[in-house]
Amino acid sequence: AGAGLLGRRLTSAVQAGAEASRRDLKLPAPASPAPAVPAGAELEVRGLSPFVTPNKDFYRVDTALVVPRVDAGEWRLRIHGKGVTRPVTLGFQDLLRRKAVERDITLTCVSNEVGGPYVGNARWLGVRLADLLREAGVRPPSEGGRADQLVARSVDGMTIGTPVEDVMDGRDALLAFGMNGEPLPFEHGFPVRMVVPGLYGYVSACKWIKDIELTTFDAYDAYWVKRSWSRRAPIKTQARIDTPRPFASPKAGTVAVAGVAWAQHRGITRVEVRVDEGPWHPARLAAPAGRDIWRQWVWEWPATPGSHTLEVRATDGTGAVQTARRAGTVPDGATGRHSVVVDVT
Ligand SMILES: Nc1nc2c(c(=O)[nH]1)N[C@H]1C(S)=C(S)[C@@H](COP(=O)(O)O)O[C@H]1N2
Ligand SMILES: [Mo]
Repeated sequence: AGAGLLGRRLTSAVQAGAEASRRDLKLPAPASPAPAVPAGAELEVRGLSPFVTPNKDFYRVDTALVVPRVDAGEWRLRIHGKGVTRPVTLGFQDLLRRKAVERDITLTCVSNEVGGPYVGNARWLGVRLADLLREAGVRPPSEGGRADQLVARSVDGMTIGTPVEDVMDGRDALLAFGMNGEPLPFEHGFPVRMVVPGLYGYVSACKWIKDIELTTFDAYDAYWVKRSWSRRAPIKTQARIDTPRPFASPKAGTVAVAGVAWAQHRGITRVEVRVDEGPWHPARLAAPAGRDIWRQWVWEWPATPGSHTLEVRATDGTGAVQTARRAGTVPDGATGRHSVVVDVT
């Protein structure tokens, strides 16, 4: 009983330390601020997801039964493995001394069903992971590097495998410590997590990160890969109808059909809506904020009384139209079009 009590006291002392370290953290000003969000990137439509997802509403997907509480002062990150000529161990202050980079990036979970809620857009603050890797001597496979997989490990034992090429190809792959102007919430990975535009979270977004090992896809399968998910998983093009809600009963007349579309790192160039399998109508797109960021859209529907099915599809920056073929989330993300049935009165 004594040992149990001591254990609990130690646990709560560690938690208090972690909470104090988060409370006392003053985020650095970004040396590279997020590009200005253009006027018109946010549409004024009731029921539409906001352009920036507030931290309290941001989806959470992880295997942690108890959210890890790590003291930033005790935090260490080790970078080691194949092709690392100068192994690195960093503390939190070392990160804060580096050039801070701020970017808006939309995160998506591979387990998101078509039309589902596991997607959100936040303003992240952190440092460039590619720079740290370069300093450690790592070269991407395209430059003759021997490691094609970066395995991130968290304090709670999660392993997440990311293509080294993607992290080093110039995209804004971050070791992030800030989210929407505050230190990362504990639920979202305090003190430090990875964020890589264009890849589903399970192959890129390690929360509570503590270790990065350079290896190969041949040599090692990460946690979800061992459980039948794909080794590589770029985010698929999707559009979601936020309003009207399923089985809503709007009044006949003009009804705003609106939602968000995403195809991170390719961007969204077109969204179309159709009613009852009729002709496709181009939706009005919000101003483009960047290819790693979702895009709002709206279509003014001249709604007539009766039951109707609304359906949406997006086109990405390569010109590829979102596939109609329905697939489940396993092994590399759901496909198919989101549709909503409404009863116009
Ligand atoms: N340590 C850890 N990191 C993790 C996970 C996890 O289970 N444990 N889940 C991943 C998955 S599947 C996703 S989609 C994102 C979700 O990040 P969020 O909870 O901040 O939205 O975190 C990723 N990072
Ligand atoms: Mo996920």
